[in-house]
Amino acid sequence: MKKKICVIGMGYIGLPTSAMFAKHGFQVLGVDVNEEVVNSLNEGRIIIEEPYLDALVYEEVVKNGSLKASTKAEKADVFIIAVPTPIKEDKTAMMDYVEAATRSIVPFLEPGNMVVLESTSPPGTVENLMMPILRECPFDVEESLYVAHSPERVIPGKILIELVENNRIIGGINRKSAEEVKKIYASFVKGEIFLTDATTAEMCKLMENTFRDVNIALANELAVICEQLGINAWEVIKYSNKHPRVTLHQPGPGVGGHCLAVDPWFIVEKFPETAKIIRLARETNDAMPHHVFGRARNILGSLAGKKIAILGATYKPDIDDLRESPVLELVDLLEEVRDLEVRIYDPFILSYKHLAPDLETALADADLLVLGVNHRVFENIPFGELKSRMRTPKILDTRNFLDGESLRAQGFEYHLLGEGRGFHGQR
Ligand code: SAJ
Repeated sequence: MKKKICVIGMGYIGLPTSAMFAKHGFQVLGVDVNEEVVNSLNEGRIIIEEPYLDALVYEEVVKNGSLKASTKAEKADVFIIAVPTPIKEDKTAMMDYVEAATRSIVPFLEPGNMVVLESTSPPGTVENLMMPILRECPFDVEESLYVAHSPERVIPGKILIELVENNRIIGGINRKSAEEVKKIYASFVKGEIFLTDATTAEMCKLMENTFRDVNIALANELAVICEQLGINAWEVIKYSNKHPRVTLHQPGPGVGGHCLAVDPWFIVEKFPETAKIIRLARETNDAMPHHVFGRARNILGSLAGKKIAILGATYKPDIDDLRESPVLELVDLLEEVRDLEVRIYDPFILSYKHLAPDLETALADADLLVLGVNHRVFENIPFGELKSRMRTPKILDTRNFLDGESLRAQGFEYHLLGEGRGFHGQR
């Protein structure tokens, strides 16, 4: 008989993971509090955007009955928790969904079952939040239940590929738990599977994103220093990275997305006195939209009554995701200026405030164009032809994406984040 898996949370991680298990020989019940999600899933429809996922769900696993959905958990062999862990105003993790999900499965747990947390969580969540709840089971949980954290590490847009190909960490409350849970994931994971303890697995996931965030903060700090020094940070990065042991990251208008801008806080929350670099990195990156705002103000003298066109607003290139985008933070700052008009042009975004239907409209009578994100489709923009549309042909490039030399030759006043008024500045 097929092993049964009950997955709590049918979002960006829970649903693809469920479909993957259903495809690889398990009977899966996907549980979600949202009835609309459950009803559409039972009809083979999904309400999240992810390449190939609808085909897998509709054509394969729902059609053949191996994936079903419900608003209530049921008895199963394996329980996987993949609910959101959003960040609160005070920069601490909102763990209510993990807690509620854990409570919801307790009535169904039996000796020999597995419980796996996939949600990105502060260190100690399995041991200190989940285990006390699981111990309410009427049997010896440490002896008879296999409990582990196996963090999701897939990138949106490539989830079905990365679920299979990425390495996986499985951190158990004991060795046996990690080993048992590994057998389940080994059904479809082709990457290596590493076994450790639960808190180490939690820290691995958080540190991967923190590593990136701290390195980007270092690049952003370098950018501001180079502006003051009168040199070009991108050149410093290019030549420093020729060293065999140096990999400086790229500066930019800030760090967005729901991972890098969030996860480091889960460490700071637990160690507010010790996690100094991690906190400072977050604050440094969060300050970048303010820095870009300051550069725009310096370029234009005063912002009041001006028009600024923003080219690209998503949190990174070639995607339609606006979550935590630093460019939107910049837009919010600009909105506060009296009589300032902002127009955004981003072909990936269908609706958002200040959105212009095309670049021509965005640029009409603009005093400054700010390049917010480097979508590949922006590579061939004929700036020379568009120049006369602007009131003053000024550009601020926050990604070192545009050809500054050529733009200057065409009569633009080109400014680059991370470049000061030195030898290269010509300003
Ligand atoms: N960024 C810079 N400079 C850089 C690199 C990135 O400013 O040198 C900015 C980007 O513009 C963007 C932000 O950082 O605003 C985040 O982008 P990203 O590509 O670094 O990461 P995410 O948030 O899309 O996905 C990350 C990935 N983590 C790592 O690479 C360690 C992904 O593998 C994780 O699965 C994902 O977080 C997650 O779910 O945690």
